Amino acid sequence: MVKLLREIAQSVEKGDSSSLKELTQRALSEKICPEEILNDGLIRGMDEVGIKFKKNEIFIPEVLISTRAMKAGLEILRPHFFTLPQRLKGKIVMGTVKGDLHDIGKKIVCLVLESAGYEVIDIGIDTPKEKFLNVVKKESPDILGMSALLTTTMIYMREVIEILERKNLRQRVKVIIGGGPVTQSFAEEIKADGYAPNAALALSLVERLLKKKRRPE
Ligand code: B1M
Repeated sequence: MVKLLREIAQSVEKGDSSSLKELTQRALSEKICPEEILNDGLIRGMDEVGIKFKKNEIFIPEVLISTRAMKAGLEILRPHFFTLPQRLKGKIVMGTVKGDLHDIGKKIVCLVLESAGYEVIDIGIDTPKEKFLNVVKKESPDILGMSALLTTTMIYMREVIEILERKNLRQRVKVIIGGGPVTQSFAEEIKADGYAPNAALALSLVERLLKKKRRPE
């Protein structure tokens, strides 16, 4: 079992979509739980890609090929995350901020939230503040989530919060943030309602915030 997960991680590293799909299917048929396949297979592989990228051992084209493989694996896992059929727990809008094209982590957060019974609207990558504003107006979500993977783009989260304040929409929605360079202290500095370092903790954060919203103390 551990060997299979290691092979999944290696397929992400190699960017070998077809073997990754096959191994992911095999892991599911061997009854390895989807969370384990995600965390100890796919994400572990992507972590290795990140390390090699940082050391200049691989470059953008290789990273993109691994990204494509990772997404193929995620699509196979997706149906297995949907354990709760209802969409009653709340509405969440999620986007990667302007200037930032990273979306794997955000997609994983969306997947985990959806599988826990939330309606999730993924508004994509490179999202300008006006788009965040309009979607909050149109959809009235309970939670607005922003993701950023670059130190140069995370600062844009402040601008989104500021425009919501200026347009008197800030009280309507809880804002949560995450992504590699983002921290709890940054969340406090820009007056976000919360920060989560990974998808599992993003789910706990959402549950906590919505409980508070429904039953004010
Ligand atoms: Co880029 N990249 N990249 N990249 N890339 C990083 C982020 C980097 C850390 C690599 C490095 O140098 N070690 C570095 C950023 C340095 C920094 O600013 N601190 C970097 C850089 C520099 C760049 C470019 C500038 C490179 C260049 O052009 N010279 C460029 C920028 C493009 C742009 O965005 N404008 C660039 C481009 C790319 C690709 C397009 C090739 C590709 C992205 C493809 C895609 O996403 N569709 C890419 C990738 C894949 C990476 C790495 C290798 C992997 C990111 C990833 O998917 N991780 C990354 C290295 C790394 O992170 N170690 C790197 C796996 C994913 C599961 O983790 O995204 O962290 P993560 O998500 C986690 C948590 O962060 C959290 O939960 C997720 C699941 O557990 N989370 C949230 C995320 N969002 C959340 C939101 C929440 C809550 C939790 O609430 C709302």
